[in-house]
Amino acid sequence: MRFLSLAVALGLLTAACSGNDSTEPTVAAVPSTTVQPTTTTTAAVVTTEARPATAATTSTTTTTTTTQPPPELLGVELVLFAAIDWPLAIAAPHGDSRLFVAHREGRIEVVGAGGEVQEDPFLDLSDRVRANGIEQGLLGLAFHPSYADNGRFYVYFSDENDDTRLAEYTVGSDPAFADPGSYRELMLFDQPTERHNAGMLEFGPDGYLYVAVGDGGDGGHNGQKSDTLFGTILRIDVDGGEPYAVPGDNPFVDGGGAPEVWAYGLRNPWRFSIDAESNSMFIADVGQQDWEEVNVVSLDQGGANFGWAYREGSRCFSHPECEETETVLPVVEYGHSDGCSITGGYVYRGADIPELNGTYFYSDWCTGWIRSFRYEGGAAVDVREWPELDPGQVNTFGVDGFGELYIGTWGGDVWKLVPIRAET
Ligand SMILES: [Ca+2]
Repeated sequence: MRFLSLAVALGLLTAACSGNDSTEPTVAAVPSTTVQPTTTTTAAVVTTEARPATAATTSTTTTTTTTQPPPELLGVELVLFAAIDWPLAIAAPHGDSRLFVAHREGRIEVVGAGGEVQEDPFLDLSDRVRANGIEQGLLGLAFHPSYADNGRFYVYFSDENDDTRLAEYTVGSDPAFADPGSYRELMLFDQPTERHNAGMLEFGPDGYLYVAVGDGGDGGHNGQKSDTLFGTILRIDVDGGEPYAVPGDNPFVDGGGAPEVWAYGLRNPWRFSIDAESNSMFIADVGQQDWEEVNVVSLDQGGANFGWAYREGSRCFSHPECEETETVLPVVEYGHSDGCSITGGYVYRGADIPELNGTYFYSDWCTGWIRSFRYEGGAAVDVREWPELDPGQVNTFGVDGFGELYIGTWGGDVWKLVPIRAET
């Protein structure tokens, strides 16, 4: 019943926040029901953590600035970073100053550090991509962890037959453009419908590619089948085999499910993200009827069953075997009085707002609110809403090559989350 009480607490908190214009991000409004008195609200957000770039590279005689705290954080805001129609995926190679934005109809645009959009796209797949309805298109984009050396990246898109494909491309001789002839297909999903195609791609700290595959809109039958690739998150090794290899420690390599499947019981995990620092995955699964949910699992927890379609959120959903089946329940859920379709985000690990280190942001496609929590001791803490952040209809979140957070909207805005600090 922990989840029920948490949901209630979230509702109360939301109500409390809605009349509160405070921009102070370290709100101490931890719901009273949550575990652990997290006394570390501000202590945990010290500025030194998780910034490999600053200290490590300057091991010379310079003795300046390393411990200089930034000016007081007064709040955060969204600034319009770029305008790109229908951004569905936002990504960047680690340490690259450019931001890559996948346009729904198949173009991958490049945005410079100042927000300037490169005149010609990095790659134009519009002749291969179908973008019908509201769930098709160029749905996923991920850069290989060694992109700087091998130039390889991955896309997931709806094709002209309403199926979805996972493919690899390689950068061309000019780093501003991909080589359109480098297409290498890894997977083809014969989709039952044009719905619930998910599409999120991200590499884990283990170097493997994780792929979100929705249940295909088949009426919920695929969710509990670990032996299909639908309704799952897959984990594959793009560096071994042809077209890929299955990692030897995938949960079903010795049976019990398809070898590529890393987790199952998902409906439409449109956006998940991997937080390397905590070695965990945050999966936002879009609900069917009443409930939207965020699940958090350790990357060591392969084989997890997230419940769909026996459960929607934490509640049994039209199946007699629900109670007897062991499933992972959501960490946070909200009802359809509060939204209609969750858009999962990221755990903030950027350098610009160290006070938010470890905070997971997410949104709802219909209502556009931004909410956050930190995951501690198996529960969501510091649950809060950010009424001062009002991006519009949120398709996706993304992070740049340095961990800064972006939001892409259906209306074509790419926003960047930035701090508001006191004058020095
Ligand atoms: Ca679930």
